[in-house]
Amino acid sequence: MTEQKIIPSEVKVVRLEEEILAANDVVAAENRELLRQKSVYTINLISSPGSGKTTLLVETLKALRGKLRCAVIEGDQQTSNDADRIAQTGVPVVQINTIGNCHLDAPLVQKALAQLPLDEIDLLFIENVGNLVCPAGYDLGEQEKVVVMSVTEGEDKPIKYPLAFHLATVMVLTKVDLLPYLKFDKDLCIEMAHRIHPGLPVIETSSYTKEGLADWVDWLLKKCA
Ligand SMILES: Nc1nc2c(ncn2[C@@H]2O[C@H](COP(=O)(O)OP(=O)(O)O)[C@@H](O)[C@H]2O)c(=O)[nH]1
Ligand SMILES: [Mg+2]
Repeated sequence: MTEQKIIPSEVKVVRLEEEILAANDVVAAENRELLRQKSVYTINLISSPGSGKTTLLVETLKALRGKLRCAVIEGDQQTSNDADRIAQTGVPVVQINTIGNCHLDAPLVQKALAQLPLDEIDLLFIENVGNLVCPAGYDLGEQEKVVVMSVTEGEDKPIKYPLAFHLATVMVLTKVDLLPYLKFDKDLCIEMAHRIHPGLPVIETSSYTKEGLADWVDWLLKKCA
């Protein structure tokens, strides 16, 4: 029988990660309680860079005008580009720049929440840093994780990056207007998502043609009801 060696430095790495996640969870619970007290429904959008989150958000905010009072927290490593795009809709927005980090965490969101008029908000969107891996591991105190994936990313992303698809309560498939020009097997992609998360609802959208936006907005309205 071969003896398994434990390398002390590896043990430390695992313990440190566990401690960081445990500390994050404490603050995430505080965020969740604050948002519950203020009756703010919160959605954490997770996707690769460029899948169309900000464009979808801009169209969503326009569609929800007069129906729900919305706000947005934008997470990016650098720039306020996305917050500037959201601000043009007139909705309150806070930009977080994570600099070296590949995901938002609960303490960063807690600071952003302190800058928002929570008493005047029904629905808060958090656009996470573009990345299908790290953001999935960090609870921010949201009610729902939504995974956004575009038709240009290849069918197999759900099985390559399963955690985001496992934790999400809905998958928004974006840029379906491009389907006629791509060799993208939509049914195979959805089947792969269902391998990871059986029954995961999939909403097909295009922010350009507005296809499917009504279904997405209905899903949000039902969640907030
Ligand atoms: N064809 C097409 N392009 C889109 C759609 N939504 C967004 N895009 C484009 O995709 C690029 C990235 O969009 P963005 O919203 O910044 O993605 P994010 O990084 O996920 O926030 C931009 O050039 C958008 O114009 C869509 O529905 N159809
Ligand atoms: Mg964006």
